[in-house]
Amino acid sequence: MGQPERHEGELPPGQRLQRGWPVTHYGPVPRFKSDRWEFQVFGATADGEKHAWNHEEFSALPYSTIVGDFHCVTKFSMLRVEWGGVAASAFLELAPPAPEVTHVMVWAEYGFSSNLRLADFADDKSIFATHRGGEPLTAEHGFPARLIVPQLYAWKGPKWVRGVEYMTADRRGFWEERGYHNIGDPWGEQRYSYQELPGDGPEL
Ligand SMILES: Nc1nc2c(c(=O)[nH]1)N[C@H]1C(S)=C(S)[C@@H](COP(=O)(O)O)O[C@H]1N2
Ligand SMILES: [Mo]
Repeated sequence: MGQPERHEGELPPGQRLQRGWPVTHYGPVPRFKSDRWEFQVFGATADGEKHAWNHEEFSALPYSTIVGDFHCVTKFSMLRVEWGGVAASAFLELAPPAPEVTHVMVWAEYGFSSNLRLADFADDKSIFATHRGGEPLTAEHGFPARLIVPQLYAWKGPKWVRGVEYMTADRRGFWEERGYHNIGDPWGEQRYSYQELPGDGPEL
């Protein structure tokens, strides 16, 4: 079977439309301290170095917007949401990965993490969002920045991001170790790890 067809702006199977914008996460909302905040790109970088941006430098990176859908695995969706921030692909240019890199781990406060295939991370619509609909994110929704990957379930987008680790082999993130699907494509209803087929992810 090939890839299920994606229909942007529509509800994937098993999802329902949500009014408003619920807050969904595990654990407490971190307090932002601008003098201690740093966004890092590390792991298998092309130059072998760790790259870091403080909040002022991060805020000065090129700002762009995308419109994308948002699907929580608990079955609510929001359609055509506008996000503004720094394109994920910008970091692939600013701090290029080594040629062997196949996956990334996106890290957030308190050690929350989510793994993505490099191609999903590099997608045109993947963005480290600082704004929604032109308004800065609130603390509960991930201020100062969160990853948005419209084509995957929303747990693949950590709020309160702190960095990206380039990986030469796949490794499971926080929810991927705790029963959620390693890839998380809503159009294939890839919700749980027991649905994984050989090749979808590392051994549990
Ligand atoms: N750091 C962190 N990011 C996270 C989560 C989390 O538990 N911790 N939950 C994810 C899940 S399951 C969803 S649906 C979205 C929810 O984002 P929202 O609260 O802005 O709606 O955040 C994702 N990002
Ligand atoms: Mo979710």
